[in-house]
Amino acid sequence: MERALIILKPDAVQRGLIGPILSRLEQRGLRFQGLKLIQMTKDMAYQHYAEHEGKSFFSGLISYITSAPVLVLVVTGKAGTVELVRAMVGATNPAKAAPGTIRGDFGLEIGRNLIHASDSPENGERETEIFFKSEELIGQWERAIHIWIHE
Ligand code: IDP
Repeated sequence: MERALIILKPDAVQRGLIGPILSRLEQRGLRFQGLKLIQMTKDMAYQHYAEHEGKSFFSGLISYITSAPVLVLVVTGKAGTVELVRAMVGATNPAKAAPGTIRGDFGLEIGRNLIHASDSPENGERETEIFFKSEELIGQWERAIHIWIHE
């Protein structure tokens, strides 16, 4: 099993896009393990984006991600789930993201790209631990439609 940590960034929340974006994930058949609205702290943001420290956009990124509430959620599924979610999210720059992807359908600019999704199963685990306590995650449950989505 793999886990992806997804963040609906401040622009997605402010624009009222929580519903449409979560619908896409649900309709694809993904299973949610945990979900909550939070005000991201600077500490969480630094941990989450540690790999970008020192880059030109880093301070703007930290200001943006901590500027208003975000929705954090964990989705889980079989091997390949992280890659599948990234494909649904689309290229980092929405101007270059393919139509049909979340960024390609809802965004225009790289600094307002609506959504984060883990880029590897290892980062899925690392990022989940930043935002969720283990008791906040529902480990074992099956959607009623499971057998109509999976063989
Ligand atoms: P990703 O979100 O598609 O994985 P990363 O390269 O990991 O992309 O960058 C993390 C986030 O940093 C992006 O989603 C975006 O919000 C922001 N970012 C990346 N590059 C730029 C840039 O050149 N200008 C402004 N923000 C950027």
